[in-house]
Amino acid sequence: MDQRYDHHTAEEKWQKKWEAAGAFRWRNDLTSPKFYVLEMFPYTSGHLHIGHSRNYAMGDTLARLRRAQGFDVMYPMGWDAFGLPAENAAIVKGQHPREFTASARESMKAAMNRLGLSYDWALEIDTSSAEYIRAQQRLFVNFFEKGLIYRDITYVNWCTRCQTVLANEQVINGGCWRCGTEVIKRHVPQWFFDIRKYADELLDGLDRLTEWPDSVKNIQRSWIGRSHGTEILFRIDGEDATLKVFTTRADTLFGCTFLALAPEHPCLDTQELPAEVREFRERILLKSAPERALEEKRGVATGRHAINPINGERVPILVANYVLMDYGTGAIMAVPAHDQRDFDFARRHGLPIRQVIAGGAAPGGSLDQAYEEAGVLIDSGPFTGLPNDQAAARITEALAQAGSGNASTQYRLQNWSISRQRYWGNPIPIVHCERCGAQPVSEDQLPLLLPDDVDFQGTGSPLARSASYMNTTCPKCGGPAQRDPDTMDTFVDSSWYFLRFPTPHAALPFDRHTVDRMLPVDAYIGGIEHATLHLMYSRFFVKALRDLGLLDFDEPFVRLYNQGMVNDATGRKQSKSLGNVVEPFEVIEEYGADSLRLYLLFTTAYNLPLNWSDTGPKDAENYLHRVWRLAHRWEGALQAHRAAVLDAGSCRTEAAHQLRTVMHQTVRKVTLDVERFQFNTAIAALMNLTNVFYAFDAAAEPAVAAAAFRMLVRLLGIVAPHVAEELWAQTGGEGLVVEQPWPAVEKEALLGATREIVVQVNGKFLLTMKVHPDAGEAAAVDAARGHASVGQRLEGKQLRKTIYVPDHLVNFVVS
Ligand code: ANZ
Ligand code: ZN
Repeated sequence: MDQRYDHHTAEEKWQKKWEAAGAFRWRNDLTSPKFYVLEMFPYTSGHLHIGHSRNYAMGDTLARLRRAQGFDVMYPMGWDAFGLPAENAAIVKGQHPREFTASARESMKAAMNRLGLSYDWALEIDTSSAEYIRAQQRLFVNFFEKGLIYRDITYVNWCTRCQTVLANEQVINGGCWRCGTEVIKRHVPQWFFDIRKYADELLDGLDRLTEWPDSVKNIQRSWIGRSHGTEILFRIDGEDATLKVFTTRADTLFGCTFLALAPEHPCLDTQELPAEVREFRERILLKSAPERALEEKRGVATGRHAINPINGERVPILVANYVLMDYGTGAIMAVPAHDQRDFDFARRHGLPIRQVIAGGAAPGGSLDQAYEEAGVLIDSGPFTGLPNDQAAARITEALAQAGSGNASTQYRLQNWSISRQRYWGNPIPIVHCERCGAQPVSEDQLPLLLPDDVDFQGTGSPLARSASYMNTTCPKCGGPAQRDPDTMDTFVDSSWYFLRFPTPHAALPFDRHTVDRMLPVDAYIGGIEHATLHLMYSRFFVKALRDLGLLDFDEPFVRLYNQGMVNDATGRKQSKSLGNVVEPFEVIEEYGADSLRLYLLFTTAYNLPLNWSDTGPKDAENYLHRVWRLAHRWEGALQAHRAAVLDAGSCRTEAAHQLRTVMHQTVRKVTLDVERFQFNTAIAALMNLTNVFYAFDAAAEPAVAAAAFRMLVRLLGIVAPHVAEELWAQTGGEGLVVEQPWPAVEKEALLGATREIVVQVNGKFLLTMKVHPDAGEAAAVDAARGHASVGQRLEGKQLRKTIYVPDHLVNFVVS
């Protein structure tokens, strides 16, 4: 065999052989248990960074293990191909987004192949392909027909730089999630997915996702933000109208001294507003929710009043910057004595503060801050004297009886606005007809593809500037009509792509039968940054599709793994501006793909950040060379004993038995560790095994050495697949490593050639001793008696009984 392993010649060679052998094909073999491994598919940026490499090395290792174990593995890859960067490249460089995306896809695919990832490329999908566009438009129409999609003209988050609408979840600290530009509010017609219909199920379902990280589940819980309280109707004084507020503290209703409305509240749209109110409102409307939160609490009186339904009291109605339109009803009953925000506001505006829960101040004294704790009601009519938790329920009941309130549950989760004023996305398959309203494009007209005659410059929807695209006829009445000028949020594309892989070219979005077999995904790997958007939307899609009768499970991902980031050596995030970006290509060129993979998996636990070390890949390479040198040293044994097996019968010496024991302990450890994503400890076990091999005298037991070494190569094959193939081939192995079954753990070998058993006299511990497992009772008892200290205690005594527990103990009972 070669003196040294040369990754330059080996890697491409094996990649081709795997490909030719169809080694990674999903077999769709109904007789084997299925296993679906998936990494969050990448956006087609054109660049595969080191963080991707880490993520994919994990999925690949698990997929290789599962295949070797005999599972029917599906391990696909695809492209999240629509999105703004491609469009921006088009604007800046004049390159069509389609071309940008195609070349980005090909270079990323090449990079994945260089890593030796075992994807089944026959399942590849591209969300910008005509097939995918059609499939998704069909789903859109399905959702539309079932009333899960609706159109509404509302205030939306608008990024002034991207010129597009953003979902609430896409506004991060008041800025656009993609470009960071400040987000403002605008009045625009939008399509919405009614995700709130599923709020309860999305929340309660989290409890059953036992294999998800708690961090992700908690983030989802607070996004959904379920809150139980009461809706209360206040009549507007002198008008034939009411105002509805949401409160979690109905017990404080007697302490309400004013109502406050969100600046967006529709009640302010219908009235002639005093100039002061109009100006205030317009100023606040421009601000994002987080910005408003940072401002001092301010407001103005509308001049109107409302009647408190519990006691008929007349209270002023104000507009305030701290009331949000997209939570509850967009209106609150303010209780300054018991809510700190209301307290601050009342102080500033000279509004009354009326205490109705006892506590926080001396009797008759006034509060210097809101009293938000529990207590007994005071000054609350017939409810006075009740503890406040009981009072909340009683007051809600009383309101319900009078028809002016009811118990209510509210959610922070907003319905998902999906209209985007962008070109490079999936066109919304809707036609607007003056006579018939919004009509879905008929199925035989799908896919509705993007036109090519668009002008990327300018603002608003590029599609709206294409006359050929916009002008059409109504699918219902045949009259002239206009297409919807928007495309779908790209998060729609990623909300169901995992359903597409089993049947990537089907005319229907997916084949129900196959999807029901292969889903849910058994291991889903990706970044924690997708905790809300992508994972929430995907869960919603699966539940909605289940209710449409299109599939038969409740959750898309059984196990979720959030890999840690790859930072620079000092723990900083890698970025172009810092000049600390590690290029996977360069590392592969120098040390080989296997060294890179091994390094990424070995250095730390999968979910912790990995601080890059320039010497790390070299150390990994050193280990692989160490295995190679061992093969070299054992070459004679390996060539001479090609069919040797490592069973108890073939081990003649104690050393051989011990080697066999360590071997099986390692098989067990690597198996269990990889199954639970502990790649680092699995690799440590392989390294330890290699050390044990070095200490073994192969000349004394060449058949044992050869058989054991081949087992090591099979284990190594899931983390360093190219080196493993080369070792296998050069030492006389038949076929490919990827075709070998995973070594089985022989339980009896695990225990070791000898084991410790305890010796007792009358149940009292005396010593431990080593015996062979197959020594049997007589030999163990004899050996125990042979110890001097045992002999002394038995001398002159009557032996009543000898208790023997195989592998554990010998106990002499004497009197
Ligand atoms: C009266 C009251 C008295 C309140 C009191 C609190 C304490 P959670 O728990 O988050 O659901 N609220 C309701 N809608 C609001 C909106 N759109 N913008 C801002 N604040 C809003 O919070 C519910 C409480 O937050 C509600 O109960 C309401 O204030 C306020 F001693 O009503 B409370
Ligand atoms: Zn029509």
